[in-house]
Amino acid sequence: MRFLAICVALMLTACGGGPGSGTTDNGNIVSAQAVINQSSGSGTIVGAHAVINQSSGKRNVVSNYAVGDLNGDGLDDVVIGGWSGGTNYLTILIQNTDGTLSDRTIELVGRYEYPGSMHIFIADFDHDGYPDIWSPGADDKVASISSVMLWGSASGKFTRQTIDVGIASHGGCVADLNGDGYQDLLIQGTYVQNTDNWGYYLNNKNRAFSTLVRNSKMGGASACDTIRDSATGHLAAFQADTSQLEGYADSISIVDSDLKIIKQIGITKQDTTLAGIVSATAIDANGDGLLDFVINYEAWTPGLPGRKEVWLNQGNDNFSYSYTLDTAHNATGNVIAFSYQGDQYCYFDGPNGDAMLYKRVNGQLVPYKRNEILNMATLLGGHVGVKDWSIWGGTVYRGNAGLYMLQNINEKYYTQKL
Ligand SMILES: [Ca+2]
Ligand SMILES: [Ca+2]
Ligand SMILES: [Ca+2]
Ligand SMILES: [Ca+2]
Repeated sequence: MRFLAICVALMLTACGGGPGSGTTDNGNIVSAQAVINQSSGSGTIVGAHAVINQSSGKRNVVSNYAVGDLNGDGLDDVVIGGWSGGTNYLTILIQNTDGTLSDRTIELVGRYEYPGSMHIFIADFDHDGYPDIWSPGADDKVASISSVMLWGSASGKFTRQTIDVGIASHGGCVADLNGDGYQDLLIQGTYVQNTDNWGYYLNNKNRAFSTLVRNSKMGGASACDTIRDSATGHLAAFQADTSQLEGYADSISIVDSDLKIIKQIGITKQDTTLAGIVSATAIDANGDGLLDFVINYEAWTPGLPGRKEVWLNQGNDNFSYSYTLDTAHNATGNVIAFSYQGDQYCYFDGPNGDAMLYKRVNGQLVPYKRNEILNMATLLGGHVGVKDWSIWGGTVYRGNAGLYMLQNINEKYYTQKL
């Protein structure tokens, strides 16, 4: 949230230039057409390409991304959400066979506007075979930021269900908590309407969820993800950035199949000047077959980088700090982990050229194709290392010919093969 405040302030003062202006400070035209190269001959477009049919002015101040195959064609699609403190926008980008993305928001969900969220999740919550989209609202009804479920369908169109339960879910994550095969919803604990709220909603199937199960040891958080131990069936839930709650500390909670707490492992700061942990995701960081957590701290001081760490899973319900990935680059709450052709990757989004993609090589996560990411941004008029927010971040997705980048440069979305 501190990062958000910084962004809002800087957006007002330093993020000029109309949406899609396509002009750099020195007047060079860098429109998408100018940097699109010829076809590679395999039908794959090389060079950068503007997202097809994208609407202008729909960028959120805090942006978040979910990557997954919405239409079952085997190609990743991208959902963009976020929060801007006023009107917020949800954008659905469907991948084409050449790796480009088309904005099909109006066709599939009817409108861009939605209540806003800090995270977006894609999963088939009702097991009808069609992926659904969940955006946990920051403050259901309290601040008019409701949670929203978009139910998928055979036609590809989504049905919107607003969930107003008066519970903060600023943070959140998705996991099958009770092992029934249906994804449940964890929400962040925070102080709302004179009550500490934390816990989870169990998936009751048929598009229904339980009332909130209040649980101070098992809930979502701004940084939240879970790992199921295949041997014991125990679940490890990483929960962080809940420091506003009295008696609550960043931790990994281990629970049994009845969601009874077995133990909590405290997350100790390696650097006490760091602020909260804003993102966490599960990935097998060292290749031993056990999923681990990678996490990202933001810094207290605006403009300073945060810190990315690896917390390894030793098995037997034990996790501990292992090593620091990075102390040089800022990152947002967006981190995704994915596998592609047997290799493991994780991507930490960040503005101003601070986004970092890692690939697991010989049991270590190492920076991957950073120059390619920065070169794309620079060619499109972004200023690497300059805090003018010309590079707003993006994500990475998988297509027919490999991995692709999505980046928001000067308030317009572009894609390019990585
Ligand atoms: Ca797809
Ligand atoms: Ca579904
Ligand atoms: Ca479940
Ligand atoms: Ca591991």
